[in-house]
Amino acid sequence: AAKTGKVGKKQSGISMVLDRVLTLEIVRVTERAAVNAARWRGRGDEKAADQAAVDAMRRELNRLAIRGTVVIGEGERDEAPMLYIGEEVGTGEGPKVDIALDPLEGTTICAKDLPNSLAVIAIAESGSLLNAPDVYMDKIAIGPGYPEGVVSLEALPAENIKALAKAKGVPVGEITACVLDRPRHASIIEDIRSVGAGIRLIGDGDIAGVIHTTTPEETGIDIYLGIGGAPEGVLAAAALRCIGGQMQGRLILDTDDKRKRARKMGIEDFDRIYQMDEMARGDVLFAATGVTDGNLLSGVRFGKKTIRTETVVMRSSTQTVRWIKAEHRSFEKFG
Ligand code: VTB
Ligand code: MG
Ligand code: MG
Repeated sequence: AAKTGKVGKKQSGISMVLDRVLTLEIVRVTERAAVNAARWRGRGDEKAADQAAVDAMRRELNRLAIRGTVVIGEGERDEAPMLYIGEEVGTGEGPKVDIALDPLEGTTICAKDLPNSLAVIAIAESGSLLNAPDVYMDKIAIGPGYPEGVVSLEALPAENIKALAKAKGVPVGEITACVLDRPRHASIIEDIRSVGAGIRLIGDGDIAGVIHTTTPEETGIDIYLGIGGAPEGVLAAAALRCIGGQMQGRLILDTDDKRKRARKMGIEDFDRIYQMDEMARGDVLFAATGVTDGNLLSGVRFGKKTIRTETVVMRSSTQTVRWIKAEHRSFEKFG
């Protein structure tokens, strides 16, 4: 079956809009956000860690030769001082692009120095990323190698688990789901456990949770399920577009205010289930640098003479995934 987010010739045609040099340029953006946030690791101050990441990411983004618009950012206009939705970034020369970012995904994880906090960014051609308000999103994601549509937000969690086990060719008891540890997930958790599957409960960080489904043999996670932030949903979809996998998301627009904000962003069907490639279309670049240690990426290491970072950067049109370990020797650049 034609699945796993592979793009056809048509899409790689328009993909030239995104200069491939950008793939490496955006690494600097997440590296610097991660280093600045990492200085606040384990300090119990989420706000300070977040602010440090935001400042660094913004500074670095404004050096890129792009005409960028933040479509998924640190809050809606008038609500966030920096990297808000609608903010223009870049030097103002170069391709017009959409940017989704989370300078510190998992502020609480960072403040507690627990696994998997990341500095994250995705860049796509203008008009290619879902403009979602900062509300919740119901999500489901699996890695590559399964038939299209094997799991779906329309099915019950238990049904999805059983279908996935069948497709994987293993007993249901060998499936592990990743779910955010929240009271709102009580019934999902019960449903998943009722069929004998295991659950990795995470405190925060569902972008990492979704990415973890792409390498079950390393992470032990086969499927991501549950309700997290919509911004994180779009970023996770961008990542999966590059590595392959399947994902669906549905915005939770349960109040008039949320529906109003969604409408302002051009959303008319409030119950729509978005497929992965409706959240992130065309050519997409995605980068994440580890802030704290995690299954995917090591966190920032401060040495006497070097600062070491680990980043994964990928591009959907080629599906190249690069793991970049950097040793930074000029500390001043981090400001
Ligand atoms: C998730 C998680 C994030 O927000 O999206 C979560 O991935 C959802 O919100 O790391 P609640 O905390 O309200 O459940 C974070 O935890 C923080 O952005
Ligand atoms: Mg954030
Ligand atoms: Mg976040």
